Amino acid sequence: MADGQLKVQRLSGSLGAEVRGVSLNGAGPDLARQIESLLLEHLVLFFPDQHLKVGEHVAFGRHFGRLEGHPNLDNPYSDHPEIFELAAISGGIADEWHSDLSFQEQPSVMAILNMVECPDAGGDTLWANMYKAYDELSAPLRDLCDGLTALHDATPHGKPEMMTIHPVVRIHPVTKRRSLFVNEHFTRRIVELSHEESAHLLAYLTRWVTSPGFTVRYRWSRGTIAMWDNRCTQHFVLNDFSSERIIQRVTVVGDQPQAACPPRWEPFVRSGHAGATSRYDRQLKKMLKQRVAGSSENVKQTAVS
Ligand SMILES: O=C(O)CCC(=O)C(=O)O
Repeated sequence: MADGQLKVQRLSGSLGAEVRGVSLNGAGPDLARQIESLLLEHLVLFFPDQHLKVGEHVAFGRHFGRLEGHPNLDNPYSDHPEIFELAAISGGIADEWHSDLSFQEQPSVMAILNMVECPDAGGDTLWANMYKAYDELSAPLRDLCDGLTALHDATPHGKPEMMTIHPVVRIHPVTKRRSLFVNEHFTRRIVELSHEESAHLLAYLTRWVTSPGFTVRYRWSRGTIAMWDNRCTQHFVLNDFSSERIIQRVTVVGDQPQAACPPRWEPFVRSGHAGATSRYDRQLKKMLKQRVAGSSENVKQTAVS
């Protein structure tokens, strides 16, 4: 299907489109707005045969907002601190479903990836549609999830102390649609449930969101640019390749996930004497303490200013 001059081909029934007939190098604001609206419709876009240099990639990314470097992983491009590179021959890649940087208070809104080198076979990436994952839950489970929050942390980067709490269901600031916002990589605990209940519900939801009917799988070629809306998708890389795979990514700084409804329940805090199982609540208690300290600090600052 042609969209103005752009040729847009949907890649699955759930999300994803390949876009041809356009050069991203030197894109102006009009093209950027056109791409932005395509992204809202398809959630992940692929632009084959672009072969952008590092500076061109960064310049393209800046059309969509302020860029941020990776908070935990090293950047080999000192001239371009906004670029994050992942190079692998086998292993060391993101082969767990995730939305980027969800352990941050304001997780990135969008990522733009440049496939610099890719294997002849393997190393495909899958994305899943989190609007659909929410919409296709039963009404009672949607209702429960609407009122829950979850603790996310950076344990996969060896930094469990980097943590935050987000709604389990978030509202997209532009489309106003609800989507599920828990992922197996960074989400540790449902705040309002006991450890055991949380483990069961998270196991269910993190598997549910990856149901084949919510996904698209992309076979890469060198020079393809991909961009995804991180607020309503998750992704996963297949670790099934044995030659060089190099990606470079720029990441657009985030916004505060907006909850589907005001808090409905208190955080779960085990009552009575601390038993052996109280170790499961330690991280949550620490997070809640930090929150209280943070909000009283904010109150003090407001009073001073
Ligand atoms: O390498 C890919 O295809 C995706 C990388 C990834 O998971 C990420 O940038 O968060």
